[in-house]
Amino acid sequence: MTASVTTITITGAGGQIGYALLFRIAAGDMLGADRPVRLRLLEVRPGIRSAEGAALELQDGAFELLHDVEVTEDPAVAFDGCNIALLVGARPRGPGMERRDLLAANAGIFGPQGAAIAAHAADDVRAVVVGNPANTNALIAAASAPGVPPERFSALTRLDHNRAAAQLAATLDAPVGVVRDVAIWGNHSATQFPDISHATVAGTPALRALEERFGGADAAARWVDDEFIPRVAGRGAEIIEVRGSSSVASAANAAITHVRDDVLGTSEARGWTSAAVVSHGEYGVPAGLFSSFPVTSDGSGYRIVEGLTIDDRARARIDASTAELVEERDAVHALGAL
Ligand code: NAX
Repeated sequence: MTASVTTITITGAGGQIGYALLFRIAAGDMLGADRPVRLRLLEVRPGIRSAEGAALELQDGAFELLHDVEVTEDPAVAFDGCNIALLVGARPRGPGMERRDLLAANAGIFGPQGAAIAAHAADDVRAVVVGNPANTNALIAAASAPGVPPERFSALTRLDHNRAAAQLAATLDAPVGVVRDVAIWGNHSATQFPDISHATVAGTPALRALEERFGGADAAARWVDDEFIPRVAGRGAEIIEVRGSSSVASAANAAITHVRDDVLGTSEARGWTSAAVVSHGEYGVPAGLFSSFPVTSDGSGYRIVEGLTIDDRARARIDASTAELVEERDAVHALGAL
């Protein structure tokens, strides 16, 4: 029997992250080697030739799982029958652009895309927002998609999660595969809180391993506050500084694994992951905000890991990032986009 074809819509497909995503999806890295895919590439006029070029290269890749590719500027066509949407295309901050202008420009993209998803996508659609400001763009898209439960939308903080796991592993001289239960809380921005208080490394609590590594609890806490958290939260800027361009392949990898874990499920052996999902009031985050939390999935969508102990230091960091999300929501609300 032939497996049914999954329709995947990628916005901003002519951009850098799009180019790093398309060939891996066609090769089966996202949904597995038994799931044929149809790719719908949405672009705006300046990016359309680049997306068309990528489509030619996809053809030349002769990917056996690739059913067909369509390039379009029309969201109604792009989201028609869509099962999985990767919302990558966004308006970057231009010189002299205020945050309010950035939010407004992106509301003008993610509002109509949310509406097109509601009108044209398949009943089981799930959408992940990659384009920044990712959390608030997800909020806008979900609010603009009547009839689609907000739980079907998420925003990408998996790259931050992976960065946190990798920094911890490198510091403890451990392979990253033995790191479990790192968490990213809050906004995908400099205020995010990368949290290792529940993490283990090869079965040992990460904080205990760090105390041994740095010779005491105070030194370990200093490393967490002064090196680990700023390094993870500032890693995007570090990549730009060293590479001369923003994160691309690592972002695409994070988006692929975010979708894979969402639709195929996380595993007990690997522990939880992180994603920005809609809050129902968990951990004091106001309901309706899209905030990053530790999450698991049984294949039917991400669920927030509940019941974790949050100490005062963690509380303050989560509250600070939540306050930024509230500000962004209020600014978008004032623009009439919510
Ligand atoms: P590029 O500028 O290379 O590509 C963006 C593409 O989106 C362009 O081809 C543009 O024509 C297209 N586009 C713009 N408006 C569109 C619309 N309304 N419909 C369809 N396409 C549209 O950026 P790239 O490096 O690919 O990054 C894309 C986004 O990812 C940016 O917003 C970036 O800030 C964000 N990132 C998010 C990350 C995350 O972890 N959430 C990490 C990486 C990255 O910084």
